[in-house]
Amino acid sequence: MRTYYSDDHRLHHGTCELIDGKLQPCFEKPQRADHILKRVQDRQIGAVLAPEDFGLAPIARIHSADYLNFFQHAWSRWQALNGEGDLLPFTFPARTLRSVRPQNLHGELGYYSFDGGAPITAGTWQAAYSAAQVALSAQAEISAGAHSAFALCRPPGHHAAGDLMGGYCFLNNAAIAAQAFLDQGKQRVAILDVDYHHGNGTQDIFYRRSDVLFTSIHGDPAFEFPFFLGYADELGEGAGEGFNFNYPLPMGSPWTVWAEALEQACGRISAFDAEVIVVSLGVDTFKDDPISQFKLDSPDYLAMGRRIAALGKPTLFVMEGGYAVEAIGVNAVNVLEGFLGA
Ligand code: OKP
Ligand code: ZN
Repeated sequence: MRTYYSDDHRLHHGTCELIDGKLQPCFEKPQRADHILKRVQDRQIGAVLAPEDFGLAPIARIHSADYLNFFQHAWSRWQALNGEGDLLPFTFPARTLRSVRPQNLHGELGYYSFDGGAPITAGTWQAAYSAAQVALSAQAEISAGAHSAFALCRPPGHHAAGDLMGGYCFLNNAAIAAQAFLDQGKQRVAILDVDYHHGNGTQDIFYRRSDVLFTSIHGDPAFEFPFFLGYADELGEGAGEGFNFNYPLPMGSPWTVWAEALEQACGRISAFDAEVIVVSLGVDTFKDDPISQFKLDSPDYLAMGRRIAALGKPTLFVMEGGYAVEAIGVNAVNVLEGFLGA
């Protein structure tokens, strides 16, 4: 299996996030990708390639023009205001307020954000743009006939919706790749989101559509970020009804519980008769993850990869979360090795 990777991810390195009333160093940091890349190389699962540049058009199939324009220029506007530190939102159009788009930079940033967890730095646009190209390059490899490919994306993407950033995410790499498959002639794409957190952005993007099946296994949003989406009764809307399946699990869930949900998600994917599968690969389900509450152990990721392989479809793995940095390489690559060895 080939891996696509760009050093540009390093250009995005937020300073801090607010946790328990304290500013702490960002969990979503460049060393995450370093450890995964090193494990890919150590285990020799295949070549590591730089992405091609497919331009903005495939990104604009998922994200609105006004959002992309805002994101691309936000940092220079902040610099023009002599902004110091990362650009972070602090006012949101929550219930009882209006979803108007203010002209002030901070107002506009709040309009395009759902939390204060996605810091914009000098290189964030370039890093996110390159991550999307990494996903598109791995997608193109599968389009050209490969059975699998790994997009080592950073920053992650599954919390980003069409015009909304948050949860460390800016551009939805998995959704951009899924749409590219459709635009190149596929008719049914299944997304399997195994990250610990619900992929609220991906769900929203495809919620009213029947050409993309979205399935997600995650911490119950009644108790876990992103709190406001990801419940089991969200089944899709209109033409998309019956094409969205969430498997929220209790805090502390071990592999046995997780694997039952995977079995159900796989049943939906098989029934859908997907032509290709996009896996939103987060390994923050790991027992030692610093911000998550599941209990998966490293060998469980081999079993996860084997079960995904048993679906028997071309599969694109797109990196999402995972914050136990020392173990992230082993866990992520175990999924790939389980897939390859099955
Ligand atoms: C991104 B991905 C806040 C904690 C909120 C946001 C988690 C984003 C996870 N103080 N954390 O799904 O791994
Ligand atoms: Zn996550």
